[in-house]
Amino acid sequence: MNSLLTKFTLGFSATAVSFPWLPEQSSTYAPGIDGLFYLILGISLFFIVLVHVLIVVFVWRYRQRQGRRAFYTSGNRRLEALWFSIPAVILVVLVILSQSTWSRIKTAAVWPAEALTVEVLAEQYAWNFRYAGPDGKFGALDPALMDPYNPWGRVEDDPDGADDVMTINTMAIPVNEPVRVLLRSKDVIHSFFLPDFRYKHDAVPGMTMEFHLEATRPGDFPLACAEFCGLGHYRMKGTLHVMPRAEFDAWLTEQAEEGQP
Ligand SMILES: [Cu+2]
Repeated sequence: MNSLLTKFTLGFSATAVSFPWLPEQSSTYAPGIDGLFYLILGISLFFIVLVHVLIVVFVWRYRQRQGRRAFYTSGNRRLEALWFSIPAVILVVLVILSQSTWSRIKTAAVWPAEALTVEVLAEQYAWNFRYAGPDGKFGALDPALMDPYNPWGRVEDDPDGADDVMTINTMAIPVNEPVRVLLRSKDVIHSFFLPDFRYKHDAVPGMTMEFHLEATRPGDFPLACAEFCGLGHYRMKGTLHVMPRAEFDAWLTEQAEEGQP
């Protein structure tokens, strides 16, 4: 049943077309998101037009006329059942269609275990990024240690953290490789938004949001905060650099050598 569903829904996202008025689709799941978006938009448009046409028809047909009397109706069970079941069926179909795209983004079980992990910490008004460095281990964090010079709250003497690489407003990932992202917020709710990737996720204080990114082409992509988070919200911008693996490794080494922010 599950594989049948996957086949069906993957087929759906594969047929999704791209649209010239949106940024070029740059992640593995961008076509799936666009397909769902336009499907939902199409369904909504159909019902908006239908409802408005019906309003006009009913207003015209049952307008006040000489000699016509109003009559009382207590409802129609059949009609009510019909207009409850149509949206219910549409919603169930949308849930089924969105499953494969959703699991590509959110279901850790379908990601490769060796995926590169990037930690993101949103704060008023910057994006902080952390990479584990050559040892593949992140150093310990303690929120009590957070201050303007130590936004992460790093525990300084933890050996795992000695080679961690940290950047501000600059994130880089290798192209065509799955990347695991752990998203957190330090203060208020922010939203991690990559328009070219069709990815947007709230960063909520006290929670770690886990998701998956896989870029399909190299380039520099805008990262924006999509949740009004204070007076400096407009300047909470970053860049995601997507590059071939070798270039990415060189970038990471360079960041480590440049010293920590
Ligand atoms: Cu923000």
